[in-house]
Amino acid sequence: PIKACLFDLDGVLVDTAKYHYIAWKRLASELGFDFNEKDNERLKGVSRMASLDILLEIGNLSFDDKTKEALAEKKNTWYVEYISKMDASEILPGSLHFLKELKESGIKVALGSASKNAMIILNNTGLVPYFDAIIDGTKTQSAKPDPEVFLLGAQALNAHPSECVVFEDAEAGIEAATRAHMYSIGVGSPETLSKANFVVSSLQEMSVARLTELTLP
Ligand code: B16
Ligand code: MG
Repeated sequence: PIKACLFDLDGVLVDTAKYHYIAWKRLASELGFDFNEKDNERLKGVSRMASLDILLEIGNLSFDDKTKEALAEKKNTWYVEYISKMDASEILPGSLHFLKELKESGIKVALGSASKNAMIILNNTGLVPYFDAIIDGTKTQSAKPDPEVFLLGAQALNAHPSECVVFEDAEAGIEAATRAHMYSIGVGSPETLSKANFVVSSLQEMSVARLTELTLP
């Protein structure tokens, strides 16, 4: 039986991907090149520094580590400005309903996000009370597709990986779940998330009954 659900944040519970996108686009524009929405797909679920490396590759630029730190810091300052204005209206459809249902049914809930800004987002949207454990980018050593973030979540909830279900919108996140030996549910398009055990287009399609049905042995 399922004992715990682990949720990615950006792209699953809230749509912060658009703020990451605007901030990276602004940086690209300062550096003199264009960055489009298709390029942005490659940055989803990836850590901040790895995202910068992809951006610079697109712009055909290279810098020393110190300059790269400064560029990442600049992007982050803009991003934090944007997410500081977020509120509960930016929670993605179906999220609250499903989180409430999980709580009522006694299934534990953890956050498993790569973001170092997760607490700002959870506080501003009022999502904090729905979590029994919060694992974010400030608590991990290795970024997705490494399974660390989800293994730490399971540990915090006292659940075995076989009793955990992961919700993810990024390919790197699905791979992390698979490597953690957890059941994965992709949130988004079946093409990008073909490696997930199951795919929904949004959490509106989820319920505890559905969860039980999907994970029956
Ligand atoms: P930050 P998630 C990820 O969050 C985002 O999807 C990814 O685009 C971002 O680069 C990463 O967090 C790091 O975020 O710069 O705020 O530390 O999807 O794992 O919740
Ligand atoms: Mg995500």
